[in-house]
Amino acid sequence: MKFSLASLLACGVAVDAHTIFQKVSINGKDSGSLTGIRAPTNNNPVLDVTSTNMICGQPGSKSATVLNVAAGDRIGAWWQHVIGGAQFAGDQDNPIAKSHKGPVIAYLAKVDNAASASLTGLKWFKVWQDGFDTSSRKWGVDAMLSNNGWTYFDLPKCIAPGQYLLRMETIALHSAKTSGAAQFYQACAQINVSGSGTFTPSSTVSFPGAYKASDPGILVNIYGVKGQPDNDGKPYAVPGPAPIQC
Ligand SMILES: [Cu+2]
Repeated sequence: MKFSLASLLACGVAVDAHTIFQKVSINGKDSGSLTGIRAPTNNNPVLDVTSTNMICGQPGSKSATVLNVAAGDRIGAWWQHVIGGAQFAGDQDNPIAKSHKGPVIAYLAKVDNAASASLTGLKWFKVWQDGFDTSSRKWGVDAMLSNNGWTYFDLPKCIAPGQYLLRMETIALHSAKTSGAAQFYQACAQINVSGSGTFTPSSTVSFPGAYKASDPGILVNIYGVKGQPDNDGKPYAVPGPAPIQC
């Protein structure tokens, strides 16, 4: 009973308590709002894992900019409740509603021109994920919340030079015990990687296709016996392949 009430309050009522990836920082330098980003213009989640919106979110903003990064750089991805930041002063659901526990994930796909590349048929590999830590009982979303919407990861040093789409994804699992109710938030950054890396992925995944609605990290009850959103202290299986190892 506690559980169903919690899920109702979590998102069924506040339909817009969501998030959008909308800005990149590179080694701490802010690239500017929507610069080099393909982001949805509204913050509604994707619910259908077979939808083409699983690639970079619902079609929205475009940018002619390709962001220059070096392999090994510290990448920041900024998530906010709506484009631009908080929806209103004192917005408690910025950068995302606190109920929206889940992982934050980064994928890359090699492209010829990141500003103009079509999203279909791309071959993605995972470069980073922040899932659930059983000792601290913190989710990737918790790190985002405590950093004012920023999630940080190091672009692996082995990434080969060239242009890529960087697919950032947050999955909100507060209602995910019901099939089709996990909420996917994604947008893509257009990047040009420099360096001397030589990595080519031995296996890749497609979007849609990489996830099934029944995956254990997608159809999952994250609540413990007291209704606490800590996966009952158990390990959480982040959807998709393992991140690459350099
Ligand atoms: Cu939501």
